[in-house]
Amino acid sequence: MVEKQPRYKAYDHPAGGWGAAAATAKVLLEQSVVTKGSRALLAMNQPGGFKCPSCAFPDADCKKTLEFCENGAKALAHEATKFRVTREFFARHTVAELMEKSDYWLEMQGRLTEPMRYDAASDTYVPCSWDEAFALIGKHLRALDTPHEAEFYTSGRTPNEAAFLYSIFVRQFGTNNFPDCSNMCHEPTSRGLPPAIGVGKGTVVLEDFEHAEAIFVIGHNTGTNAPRMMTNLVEARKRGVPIVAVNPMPERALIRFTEPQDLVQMATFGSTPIASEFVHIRIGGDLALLKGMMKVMFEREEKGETILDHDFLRQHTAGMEAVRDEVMALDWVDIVAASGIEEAQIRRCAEIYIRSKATIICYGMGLTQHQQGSRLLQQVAGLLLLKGNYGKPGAGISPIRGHSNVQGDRTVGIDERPTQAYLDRVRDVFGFEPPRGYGHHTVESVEAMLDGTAKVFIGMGGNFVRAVPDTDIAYAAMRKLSLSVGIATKLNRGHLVHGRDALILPVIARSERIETARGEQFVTIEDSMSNVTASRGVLAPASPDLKPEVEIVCRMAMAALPDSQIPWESYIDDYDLIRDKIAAVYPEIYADFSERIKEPRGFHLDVAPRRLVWLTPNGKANFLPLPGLDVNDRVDDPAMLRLATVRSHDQFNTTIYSYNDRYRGVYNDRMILFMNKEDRIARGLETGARIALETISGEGMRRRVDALTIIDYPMPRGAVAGYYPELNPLLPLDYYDRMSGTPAAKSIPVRVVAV
Ligand SMILES: Nc1nc2c(c(=O)[nH]1)N[C@H]1C(S)=C(S)[C@@H](COP(=O)(O)OP(=O)(O)OC[C@H]3O[C@@H](n4cnc5c(=O)[nH]c(N)nc54)[C@H](O)[C@@H]3O)O[C@H]1N2
Ligand SMILES: Nc1nc2c(c(=O)[nH]1)N[C@H]1C(S)=C(S)[C@@H](COP(=O)(O)OP(=O)(O)OC[C@H]3O[C@@H](n4cnc5c(=O)[nH]c(N)nc54)[C@H](O)[C@@H]3O)O[C@H]1N2
Ligand SMILES: [Mo]
Repeated sequence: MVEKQPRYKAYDHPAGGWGAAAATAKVLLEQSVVTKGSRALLAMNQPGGFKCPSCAFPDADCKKTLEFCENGAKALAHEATKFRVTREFFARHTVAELMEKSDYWLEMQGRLTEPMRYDAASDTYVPCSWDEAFALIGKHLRALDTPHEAEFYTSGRTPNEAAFLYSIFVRQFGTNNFPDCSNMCHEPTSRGLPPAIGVGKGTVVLEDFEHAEAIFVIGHNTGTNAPRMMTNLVEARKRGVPIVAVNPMPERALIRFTEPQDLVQMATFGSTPIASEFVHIRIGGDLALLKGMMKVMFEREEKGETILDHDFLRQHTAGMEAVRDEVMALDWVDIVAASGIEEAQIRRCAEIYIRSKATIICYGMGLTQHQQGSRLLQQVAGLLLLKGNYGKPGAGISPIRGHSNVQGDRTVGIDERPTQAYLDRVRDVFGFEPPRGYGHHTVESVEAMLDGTAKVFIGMGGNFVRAVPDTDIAYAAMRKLSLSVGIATKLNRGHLVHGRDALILPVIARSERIETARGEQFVTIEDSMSNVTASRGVLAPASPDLKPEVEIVCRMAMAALPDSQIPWESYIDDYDLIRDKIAAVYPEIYADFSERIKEPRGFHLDVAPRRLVWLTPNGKANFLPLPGLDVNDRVDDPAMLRLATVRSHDQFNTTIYSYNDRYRGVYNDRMILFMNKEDRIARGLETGARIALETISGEGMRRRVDALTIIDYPMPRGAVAGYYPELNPLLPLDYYDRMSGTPAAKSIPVRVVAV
């Protein structure tokens, strides 16, 4: 790393704007795909084109000719890169050598080109044919004592067709072991919301942003992780809609933003202020904020005002009284202490909420990744119920999902805890009896590998070992496997930390054409707002030896289940046949799939709360109290700091695009600890000091990351932040939300160790 610039220099420009335009041009140049990349960008998120492989935010209505953002361009440029990882590359580097390289270096080597098998004698990956690869997978799977000894991971880029077939294959094989990236991400949405509002999805569609009278953005770094949503925030703000941003980091784009696609703003160096209210919350302080807002409302009701939507509450909800009693018994002093927010600001937030006749609450990992993440989301759902913010334009709950098809994968069966009704459907449509018990979520799958009960790991995309908690333990777990398989576009650490046998299977990427014996095929994606759209790649595959994910799933099934009656072979060539089966398994939402998907803009899957229908056992929307003010276990250690592990502006999860984090003013380094100056001084440390962090945990195991540099940053007292995945060794495997299994990656109790 060359240190041409200082490591830290506050960024005082608006986010977006020319900085974003320049970054887009730079990444296309870096990957040597200026012409090819620019052509592909024109087809991204357009009817007849492909869906952006980056985030899950829906596309706007054809209003713009360019419907992508800086980070979408990075994702595409890295996918369309001209660099290649070939058999010569693998021959040149042993796996031990590759392990010494950084994640960034591995990513920059380019696209995988052909199937590779690990050869222990030379400690290298050597070429193997696709037939050999599938035979090896079949052999390992058939040799297991029970099907539960295999773990089938899914990352959220996998399209619906491949994910659906994968879920059927694995269930016919005999297990529900479906660890997936959602288990580390929006699982609290999938588990926490159903008992409250009957669905584990958002209830908002894009048009709602045009009708909202107030928007809350809680625990989400929008300008980096769902940049296309900035358009909606800018438009709302221009209409005078109050926007409340709740975050321990004053994320640049939530403060001021220039729309890179607004030519006037670009030409005049103008920008739009975004947050009308920035709430500088303590890590995990959101519960106290939400309760404080509720308390204001209940107090005013007690004084005789009509604040709540009583008709809605009477007709549609149950359990409000218990929440009211608990909230009214709370003391303002405690609410202020737990949130770190002055009572006056909490009252202002409540006032914004009370005045608005239609409110949207959006949230990201800042809410989900806590020990009580699921129950915290139930409080968000409850706050919205108080004013009837469902089933009307401009209102609702809006999880901002991560991976572009993570929600879709869930909808079509990637679920370690499937419902019995769904399993009955699978039995009736496919004619086999699926397993009925719960399978493993991500954390449980690592535990099973560790104790030797899991022997085969198949990774449908993703970078499992870098994404999961407790990096060192995860490495040890992977190395115990008899077979690990990485189905991927790019080389990553997950391929280097492997089982006794190991395969890397390269796939055709989202932006690339899929040609089969029946002609060109397209796949489908469900975005964060339940819109299903077709995605048709426009580029030639990176190598002639790649296969589509659908074919890989079918051939794994054929190898593992030679007696299966399911016509796997036919699905390889004709994706409409797969969509017909999806329609048969999910008739309520996917009826006539193959017809409806012909609409250029796709279709919206029914979300019952939009119709004021509550698919809960009592047929009502439920208030579900979470007593107290803590979403994480208390730690009695005066030296304790809460660590949030976050993404930089230049990464996509475990994929590192560069060592810069422009909006936070960080350059050439990722081993950074963002800390409040007072906290630093209280520890007798200089700014720029090198320190180590250690996790505080009762079980006596030492978790430590060295060589972090402190920078003074406007964090609340007691809160620090640093980058995922570098800090994952600090996140204990068993530190997770029990309801959803989601690791509490935003609230790790740590202490600073001077070195
Ligand atoms: N460019 C790009 N886009 C992406 C991704 C990417 O890595 N790069 N990843 C994709 C994926 S899989 C996901 S899940 C999403 C992730 O998108 P985000 O949800 O934005 O993810 P994070 O960067 O982890 O950070 C979340 C925010 O939560 C804040 N935060 C931390 N702790 C707390 C807290 O206790 N309370 C509150 N209110 N806020 C808190 C952090 O300061 C940060 O601003 O983005 C998706 N889109
Ligand atoms: N400490 C901490 N840990 C976290 C988080 C955090 O905030 N903090 N966030 C969590 C979250 S929200 C998530 S979603 C997970 C992410 O976990 P994963 O989804 O497992 O990780 P990614 O980095 O998105 O996976 C990147 C790899 O996917 C492969 N890939 C890319 N495109 C495709 C494709 O089209 N098909 C296939 N088959 N493969 C492809 C490439 O080889 C690439 O190297 O990490 C979680 N871990
Ligand atoms: Mo995610």
